[in-house]
Formats: sequence, structure tokens, C-alpha cells
Amino acid sequence: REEYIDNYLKATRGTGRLMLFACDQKIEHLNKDFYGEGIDLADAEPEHLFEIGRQGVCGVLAGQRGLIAQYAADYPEINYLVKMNSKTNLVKTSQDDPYSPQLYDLDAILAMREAGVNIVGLGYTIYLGSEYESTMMAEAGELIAQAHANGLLVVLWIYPRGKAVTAEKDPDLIAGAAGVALCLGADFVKVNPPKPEGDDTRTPAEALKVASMAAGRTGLVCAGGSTVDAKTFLTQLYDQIHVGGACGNATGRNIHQRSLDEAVRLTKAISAITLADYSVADALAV
Ligand code: FBP
Repeated sequence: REEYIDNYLKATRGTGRLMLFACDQKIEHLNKDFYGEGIDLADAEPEHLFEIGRQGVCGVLAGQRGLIAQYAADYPEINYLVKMNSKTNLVKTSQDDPYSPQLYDLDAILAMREAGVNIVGLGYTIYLGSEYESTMMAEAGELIAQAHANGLLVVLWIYPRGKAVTAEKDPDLIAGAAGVALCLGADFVKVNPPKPEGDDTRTPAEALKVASMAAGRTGLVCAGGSTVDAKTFLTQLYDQIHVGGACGNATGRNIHQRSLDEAVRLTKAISAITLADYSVADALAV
């Protein structure tokens, strides 16, 4: 129990709000998130992620076991969250039902922790609506029980996806995903920001509020999405927290696709909004 509280406080930097730096895209999106037009060349090398984690403000750096195992000894001050399952985007999800296999068991992660790696939690993706949903829910439920028994917190990524899902960002489905995470016992759920369409005139942040209410005591955070300018990103985050009831942020590309200086600065601005309720203008000046 004490270890769990300690890890929770580390991940949320003592505030209850999550600062998750998403670095799992080397499997999820392959190398296209790390090299190419509009992406700083520094991002081509994995050290960039860890330097941002060290120099910036970050609650947890989330990535797969191998990525963390290869670099953690050089970056011991970072809090790590191990992503337990992953799949690439070569799987054509518009026609098929996605399944993200668990890549290693909890014992491997506990052994890493035993060896001194600063692991505070686990992550797992569920594709809600996929024909493999039940397998992923069962794996996640079991993992959460085991993780909590071992003092680790759990963040679920829940994305409605597969043949049965016509609109992945439908506000009702996103709220449904939030409620599933609560019932599975996740500490936090990471969802895509909802996209109200048709007669639904709510803003995305207003629609998100319903999902936050559905999540109850599970904290809800949104994925960052593709890179936009800092002010646009921070305004979206501010609204997610202050209108949408989000309990932090989970941001990947918007941070690591920038130069080290800019990325570190953005983590400070993000943390000012997430952890200290700064306005967007004040956060931009940090
Ligand atoms: P970003 O902030 O870069 O959007 O990262 C969020 C994230 O959820 C990653 O953690 C994950 O790998 C990826 O997006 C999944 O995205 P997709 O919707 O393409 O499966």
C-alpha cells in the first residue's frame, strides 16, 4: 500500500494529476513519428526521449519494456511506466478487428524493478468494440489486480476501434471507454478527445466532461495527437482540464518531435497548466 501511494505521488508529482510522456510510438506508429518532415532531427535517436524526461517536467515516461531497459541505467531519475502490450499500425484497423498482444508478463517487470529500474506503473491498450475486446479486457483486469498488489499504478489506453465502430471519437463511446476503465480498476484512462458531430453542438471539451464524470475515481487524460503549435496545444489542454474535467495529460509527439530545448520548455508549460493551474498565457511565458 505504501509503495503504491509513493508511486502514485511520483507519477502525479504529488498533485493527483497525471503527467504522462508517451514514448510508445516506435511500435504503435513505427519510425514515422521520429523522422521526417516537420520533426526535429534529434528525435531520430532514442536518447532524445530520455533527455526530455530528465531535463523536462514529466510524471512518467511511458514506453515498452525493451526501450526502458536499454536506457534506464543512464537515466535513473526518470519515473517509468511500462507499456505491457502493443501492435503496429500496419494492421488495417478500418477493415479488421485489432488485438494488441501482451508482450511480456508482470514477473519480467518486477525483475527489472528488483534490478533497480524506477518503474512506478504499467500501461495497457484495449480496443473497445473489437472482436478481441474480451481478451484484452480480461488481460487488463488481471494485470490491474496484480499491479496493485505489487504497488504499481495502471494507466489504460482505451480506444473504440474495429468493424463494429463507425466513429472512434463519438462522445458517447469515449464516455463508455471511461466507464470501462473505472470498472476494471484503472488509476487513469487515456482516451482520444471526443469529436462531437452533426446536431451535437458541444465543444470537444464540453463533451469530454461527460466522459470524466463516467470515469469517476479513475482519472481521465487525453492523447495529445499529431503536433500542432504550442499555443494551440496548450489551449486544448487547458480546456480539457478546466471544462472537460481531465485529470492531467498524456502527450507524446507534441513534445518529442521538437528540439530538446523546445521540448523541455513545452513540458514546463504543460506542467504549469496541469499541475499548477496556470493560464495558457502564463504557461507560455514559463
Ligand atoms: P500522441 O500524444 O503522440 O498522440 O501519443 C498518444 C498515443 O496514444 C500513443 O501513446 C500511442 O502509441 C498512439 O497515440 C496510439 O495512436 P493510434 O490512435 O494511432 O493507435
